[in-house]
Amino acid sequence: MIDKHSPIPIYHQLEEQIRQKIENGEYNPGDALPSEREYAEQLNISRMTVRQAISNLVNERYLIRIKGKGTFIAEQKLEQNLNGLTSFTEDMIARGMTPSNKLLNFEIIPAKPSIAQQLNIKEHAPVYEIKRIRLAQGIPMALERTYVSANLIKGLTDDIVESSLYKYIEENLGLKIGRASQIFEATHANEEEIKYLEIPEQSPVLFMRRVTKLDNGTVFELVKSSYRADRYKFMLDLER
Ligand code: 16G
Repeated sequence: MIDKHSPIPIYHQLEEQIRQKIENGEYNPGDALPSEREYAEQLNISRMTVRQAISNLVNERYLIRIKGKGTFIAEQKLEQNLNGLTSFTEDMIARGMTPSNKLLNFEIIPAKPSIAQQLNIKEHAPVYEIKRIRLAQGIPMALERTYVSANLIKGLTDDIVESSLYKYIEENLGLKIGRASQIFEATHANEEEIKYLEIPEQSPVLFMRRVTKLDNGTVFELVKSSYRADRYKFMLDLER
């Protein structure tokens, strides 16, 4: 359905139609896109015009071109809104997805100097070290290492960290989570991330470090998360 009399350029109309098919699930990630020739014949437009529309969608990462194979629908990334202090569980539920965790490690260890400093506790004070793969719809999204002060957040169990840490802190311990500071860096996945996130070698990951405080200002967690860069993007509202 191309309107040749519209002031909107034809390539733009086609681009919009393909985008809509991706967004409403008619085209699925991994599917091959119909060929330039098919679009051109079906819509009675030139192949140049089709090429232009496809190129734009490749540039916007809706489509990916694989040499010698063709053009495919790209995996659509989850957009995480950074305008609030939320948990992974809350983020996934908010977008209608089912979160789950695979617990790789859960133990109490004496705080190493760097951890003690960031958690603002004494060296060798007990901390929970939690390593989890965080999944959405069963797909690994992030590998997360969390250090929680054990004198402050008491009674953690496997079951709790296999569901939601923040929920336990707020609903069971009755503490209020206040604020966090978070840094972002782009890096290449290390061996562990390649293995647990099921991504190819050299894949980019978004590395984040969050230090979170209760509303009384006490630091309770230090979190290092590596998110899959092919699955995640971030959104922030900026005001001037
Ligand atoms: C998010 C937070 C992490 C927090 C976790 C709690 C980032 C980078 N990290 O993954 O700091 O510990 O949520 O999640 O956003 P939970 O309540 O689902 O266990």
